[in-house]
Amino acid sequence: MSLPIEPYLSLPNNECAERILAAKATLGKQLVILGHHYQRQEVFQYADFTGDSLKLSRQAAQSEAHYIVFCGVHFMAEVADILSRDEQIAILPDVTAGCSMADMANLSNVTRVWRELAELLEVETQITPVTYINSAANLKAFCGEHGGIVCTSSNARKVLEWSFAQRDKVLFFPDQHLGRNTGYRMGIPLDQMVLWDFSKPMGGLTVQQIQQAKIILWSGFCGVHQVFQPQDVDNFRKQYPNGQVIAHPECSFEVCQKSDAVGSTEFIIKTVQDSPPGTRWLVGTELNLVQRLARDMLPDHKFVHYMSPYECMCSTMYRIDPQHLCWTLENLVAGHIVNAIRVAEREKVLAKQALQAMLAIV
Ligand code: CIZ
Ligand code: SF4
Repeated sequence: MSLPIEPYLSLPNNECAERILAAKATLGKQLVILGHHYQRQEVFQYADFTGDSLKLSRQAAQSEAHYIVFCGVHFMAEVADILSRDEQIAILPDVTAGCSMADMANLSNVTRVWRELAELLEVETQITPVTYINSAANLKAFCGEHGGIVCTSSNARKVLEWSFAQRDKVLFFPDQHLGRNTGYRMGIPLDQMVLWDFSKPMGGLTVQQIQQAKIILWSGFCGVHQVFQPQDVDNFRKQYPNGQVIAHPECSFEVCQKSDAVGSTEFIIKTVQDSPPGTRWLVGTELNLVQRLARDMLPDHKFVHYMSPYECMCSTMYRIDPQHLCWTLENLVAGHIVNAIRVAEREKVLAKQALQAMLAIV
């Protein structure tokens, strides 16, 4: 029987630290811990590899370890399961660590939209379905089944270019902002990127709007990135006229338009790291990443500010705490696998096709 979680919940962090390090030492090469940039420091510190979901999913695919403990959210552990070898086991220390944006699209409503579009268009030859990696495995499988692909915020532009080389139009889900911001930077006018409102028949769009659209956007969003407002950028620029602004493409169109640079977490970190000493940055992405970057950059005299006066972190990612990590690892030491994330076989094959299409172009 696996060790129950309850006694772990009241363990102080310092005791967890000792026990996590001891369990890591016992498990040795059998274990790899992956830590996403949005993870809080108390957990991030134990990661063998850190990065965005793209980098970590590659890491999972290459890893020799038997157990891949993913300190991130559910869709990331699913990707690790899909890309890793059959005998490897992907584990999420708290299975309730989801992604609220990923949950905004599901297979039944995506299938419904595809069916509605099929009344008007030859969907299989005219539309490439593109899912952001922040989505459930069955949506990646949907893309695999229909000639589509997965993207991350690091490669969205290349993925869209590939998609338009296959077919005329893209159905992009779940994040409208990543779709719109990327499409606009590729030169697609706003009126050719339509937002599908699934409370209305045909998404509330006219036949002409759909026919003219290059990208049909799902109406999902990340609440963590919606706290940033255009006036936050204006206020910073007033106070620091020489400062620079960098935002994640999950931010609103207006915030991205006002920013000097827009890109994924890996891009944000690299851009700030590569800037000269004395540079001051306003950063629009998740709080844990920004706080860590601010701390790491301070010795180089680079100053990093969080974009909003309201602190907002990814609350689902936050569920992975040292206590759950300690419980997961001590179970492995005791020979019990807890919280394995296993994608069903048929979904796995199709989702892998869509992920490999992405990995082949970036
Ligand atoms: O792809 C990821 O890891 C996420 C969620 C954000 C980013 O831009 O890296
Ligand atoms: Fe999902 Fe937003 Fe959290 Fe990223 S920051 S994992 S998009 S809820």
